Amino acid sequence: HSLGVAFKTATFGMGCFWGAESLYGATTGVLRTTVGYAGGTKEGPTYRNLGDHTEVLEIDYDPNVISFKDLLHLFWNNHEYGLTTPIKRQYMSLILYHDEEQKTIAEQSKIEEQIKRSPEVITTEIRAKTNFYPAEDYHQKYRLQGHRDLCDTLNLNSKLLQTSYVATKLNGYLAGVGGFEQFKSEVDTMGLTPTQKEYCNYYVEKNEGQGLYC
Ligand code: MHO
Repeated sequence: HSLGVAFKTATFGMGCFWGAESLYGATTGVLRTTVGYAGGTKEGPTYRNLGDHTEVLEIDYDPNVISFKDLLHLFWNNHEYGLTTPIKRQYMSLILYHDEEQKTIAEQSKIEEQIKRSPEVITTEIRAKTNFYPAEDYHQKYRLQGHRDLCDTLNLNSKLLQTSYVATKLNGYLAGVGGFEQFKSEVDTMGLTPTQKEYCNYYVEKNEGQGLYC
């Protein structure tokens, strides 16, 4: 599957990035996802040495299929950001916009959320996109990588862990996001072998709706 469309990118911090990657991966219109560190100033952050960065997800999406507003709807409904206890910078709620249009839409949506959630105070920060540092390989497609034998057959190298369409999708569906019906309607676009497909059918159905964990 190539990225032969004029894709756009969104960057969100929503707590542990494993869950966010599965959530968006199974979402129709999302083309690929990469987990990483952003929002801070430290050069070359790593998981063990994050500095002032936050765990974020970069999402490449097809704006003709899913809008930034739709992505934000998932953002506001799938993490905690109204806590009275402080959130560590590592897990803060963060929207890093890529252009003025995203900025306007994000700020407006935050105002609407704030009204809905009042008296809770929304801690989400909205800032311009800064350097994005991809996380270590073992954090990419974390839930998919739990299926070792399947991964071996997918030949996912370091680059493909960040760019593969099929890895993006399976990382969501195998974690129970998206559902078995939607999976069945999309699976034939993934180029799986019959054995891979049978394996995935079993686990996607079994795990449907199990909920994201970190
Ligand atoms: N509970 C997990 C969080 C990982 S996450 C990518 C751990 O401590 O390993 O922050």
